Amino acid sequence: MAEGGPKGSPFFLGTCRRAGETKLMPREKKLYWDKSIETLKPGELEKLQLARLRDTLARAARSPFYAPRLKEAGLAPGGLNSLADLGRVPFTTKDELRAQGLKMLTLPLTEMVRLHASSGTTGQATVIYYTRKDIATWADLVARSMYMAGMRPHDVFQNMMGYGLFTGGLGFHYGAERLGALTIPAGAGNSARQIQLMQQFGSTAVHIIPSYALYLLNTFAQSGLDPRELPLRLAFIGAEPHSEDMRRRIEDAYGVKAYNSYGLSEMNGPGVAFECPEQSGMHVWEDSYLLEVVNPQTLEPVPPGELGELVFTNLTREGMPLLRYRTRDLASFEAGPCACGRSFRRLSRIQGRTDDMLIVKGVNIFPLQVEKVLMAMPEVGSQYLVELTRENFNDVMHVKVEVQPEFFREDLKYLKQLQKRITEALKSELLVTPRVDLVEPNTLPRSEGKAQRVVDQRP
Ligand code: DLL
Repeated sequence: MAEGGPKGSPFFLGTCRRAGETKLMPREKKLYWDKSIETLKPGELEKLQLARLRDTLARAARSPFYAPRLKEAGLAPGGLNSLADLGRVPFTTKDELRAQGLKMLTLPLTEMVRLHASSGTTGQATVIYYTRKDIATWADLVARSMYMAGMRPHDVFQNMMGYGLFTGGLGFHYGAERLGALTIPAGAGNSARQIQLMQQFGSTAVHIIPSYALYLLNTFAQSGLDPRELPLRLAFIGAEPHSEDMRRRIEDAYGVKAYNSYGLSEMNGPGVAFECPEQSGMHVWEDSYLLEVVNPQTLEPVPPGELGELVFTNLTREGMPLLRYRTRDLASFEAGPCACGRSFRRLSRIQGRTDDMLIVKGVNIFPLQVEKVLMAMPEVGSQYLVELTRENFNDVMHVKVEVQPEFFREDLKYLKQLQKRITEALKSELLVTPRVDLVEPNTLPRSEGKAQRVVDQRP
């Protein structure tokens, strides 16, 4: 439900916590979680970053992994005069983290209170350790993110992300509790139960993987319930790439405002960058994460506004700060200040990962390009799958597309035309002609976690 009520009134029509009951609630005047930080002027921010970077380097110099690197760069102990000096430190890669993670600790393992691990599909998982203070700092950043998007202590927050080694569940859980919202640790999956929880407790805000949000609509349809009739008003969607059309679909179907949320386990988890009510890019919490955008080939900084690989340095992590960590995520900075008044720069959507890029018939393709085309077509349902094979030494791109139930008719001519339209739209975006198969709604494999959109079976 959107915040309403008479203009200028100290109240708004909101949903109180008792099972969706609607009544007048005091209007929250505060716009910022922490105004003094969120509206820092660029010069002040740089000063804060420099001070925090000095602390971080002093801590990192105690880790067996970073100590020699900092010494070699002339940065241990002390020696940092400007943020640019950090450029003397080599990048940290995922492979190094995987192989030498424990050597990156700045304190004994006994000081660590939690670990999370990324869901690496190949090889050993990458593990991140947190001290008690790290957990508190992270929770505060996630609370700040949700507060920025409009969540308030009177909200009922249903967290539909996996709890466990994945940071999405516990990261938001601690953030929501820190904010003061009533938190339902629903976890991922079990669609019928998710809907039941929403009804029973009058959830007003949800955290959900975007592809699962679309999938859940099928269960709503089966139950005969329209999600727009529920008191939901906010959705936090992230953890996987999604297009603007996908966001709009979620917003329209659920009657919510949906906010993009970015993070990665290596940088604590969610709460690295988040959208404000302007929904035009994600503010990076630059008081905690120093961001460089580099050309993934040359590793030189890209000109402002250009697409490049995101490289982060922790500024507030105690137990395991990472310096110049190469994320493999590709994005760019949005130009100009944001109308919300926050000074932190905004990131574009994540366009893909350097290791996600497909080369099909010699052409570079990011899976998000396929999604952009498909989600813009109302006939296309919630799931699609790209399969790559090789026939007679040639790459073949096969795109399986679920069709919305109302469009899946036994009219062959209509379906053939639809197939042709989809093929042409994909060809014009990708510059490769795929084979498109239309399939019935709810027939493609789906995941309760991040969607698997590509199966590459090429030798
Ligand atoms: O996905 C953290 C997270 C949880 C973020 C919940 C947001 C919400 P990992 O499992 O380590 O951590 O995966 C991190 O997921 O490097 C990106 O490639 C991708 N990713 C995360 N958020 C977004 C997003 C969590 N909003 C990896 N858009 C990152 C696109 C995203 N990709």
